[in-house]
Amino acid sequence: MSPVGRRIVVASNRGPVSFGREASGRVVTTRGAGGLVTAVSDGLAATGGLWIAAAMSEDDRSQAGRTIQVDAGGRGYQVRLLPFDPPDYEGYYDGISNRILWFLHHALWDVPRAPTFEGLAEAWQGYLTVNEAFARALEEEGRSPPGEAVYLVQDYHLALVPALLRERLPRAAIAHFSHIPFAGPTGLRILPQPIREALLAGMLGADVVGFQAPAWAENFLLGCRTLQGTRVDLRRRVVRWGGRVVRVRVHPISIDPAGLREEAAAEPAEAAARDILEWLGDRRLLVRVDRAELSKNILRGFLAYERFLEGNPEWLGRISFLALLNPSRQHLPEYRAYTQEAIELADRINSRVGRADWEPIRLSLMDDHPRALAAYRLYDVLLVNPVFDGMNLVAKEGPVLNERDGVLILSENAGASAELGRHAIAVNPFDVEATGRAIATALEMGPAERRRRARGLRSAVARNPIDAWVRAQVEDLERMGR
Ligand code: GDG
Repeated sequence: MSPVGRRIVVASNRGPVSFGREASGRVVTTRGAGGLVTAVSDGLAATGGLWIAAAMSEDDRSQAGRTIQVDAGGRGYQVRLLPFDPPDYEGYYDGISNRILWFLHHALWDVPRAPTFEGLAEAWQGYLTVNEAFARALEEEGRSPPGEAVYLVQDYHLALVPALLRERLPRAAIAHFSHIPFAGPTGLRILPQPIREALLAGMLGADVVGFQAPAWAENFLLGCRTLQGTRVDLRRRVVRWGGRVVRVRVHPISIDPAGLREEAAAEPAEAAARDILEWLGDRRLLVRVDRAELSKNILRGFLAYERFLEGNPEWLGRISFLALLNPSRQHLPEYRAYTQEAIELADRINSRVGRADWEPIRLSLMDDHPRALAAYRLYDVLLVNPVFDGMNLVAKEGPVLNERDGVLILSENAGASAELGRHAIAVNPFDVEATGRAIATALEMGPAERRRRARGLRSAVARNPIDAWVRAQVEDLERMGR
């Protein structure tokens, strides 16, 4: 049953289904399996809810306008994809969301050189157009019965939607949730003032503004203090703005352990496990699993491993590092260059210290979820060292599937560190030497402590069940009389 029985309407850039075409020309549907899809599907299915997302490709656009029925465990919900003119979508998606907001909130710019904001005005126009279209679609869908729908608006792509929807439906129940970190007020000042203010005011159109971790909520509150006309209560996490009260809440997203275990026991993951074991032999296994993404800090992870091998030569030939990178945003030059650098760095380390019978790092660059699950089962050490990360689901998935009392090395700047940090080895992700030392500490840890920490990680994940995330957001709104 849904948390409150009210119809849930979700808005996000990427939807739970996408379309492609077979060689024969036949249109095929792919069901997404990301964290958001898993966390939201149950709540939506229980209310016969609706998910509105952008048509992200030509094939998606060919299906726009049609209502797609998604089956979720025997129950269902509907999906509607919104079509956009490609130049508007590009400005919104790559121009603003991927290249400005993602970089800003993860502190990815090399600030002496970037950003330069070329083409900003045009991209911002696209962002406005797409956000307006989402608000319009949400209004249409939520009109009947009036006041009944609960709107859950997702992420930095749709920061303007809460205020735009509020203009149309002043009494609507609206929550906005950021899956990624939120920059502090100094970082926010990189943005031109009108854009900074529009983004903050846009999010403040919601009744509840949600984040994955306390640090991001606090940054948002501090940012709101720079917006004229707001009154911010940092302690109670309340912003008064335009005669309304907005609550800022922390709701860490979770994972579905049962679903993961099922997938990890299926043949594709079993086959991948056999393959990894054959390559590994009797060595110990260090693993990382990420999108090939700048914020994941892949380069410093490799450098830390190199430092570890230099400082601990007794481990040469006794450990291998499996880096599973799922290609991401490879159409952006920053991502292509970063991925290339990771490949070259791994090659350099392999040729420096590798031997005919030992490959120190294996970098796999492909979309291969079963292999990631197999690696989770087998690691001795899991390295999760993002520079900043909203949550990081890998840090939760790994310990749930691991069969070796593996040790988690976790960046203190990942949202997950709030829940898992005390059972992990915490690292400052910028400190390569400290990360190298953490690898040594993890490998040398005694079995009793490994077991205790692995158990701690598993129970921390179990304490936050997957369905709690949607429920908590709906309850927030109810508590505010929405
Ligand atoms: C954003 C925020 C936040 C792994 N290999 C493949 C693959 N995976 C799956 C993992 C995991 C997911 O990808 C990665 O999730 P993360 O949370 O680590 O990272 P982001 O993609 O950056 O997610 C993040 C999250 O949103 C949810 O709110 O935690 O902070 O950045 O589930 O198992 N998936 C596929 N192929 C692979 O090869 N399809």
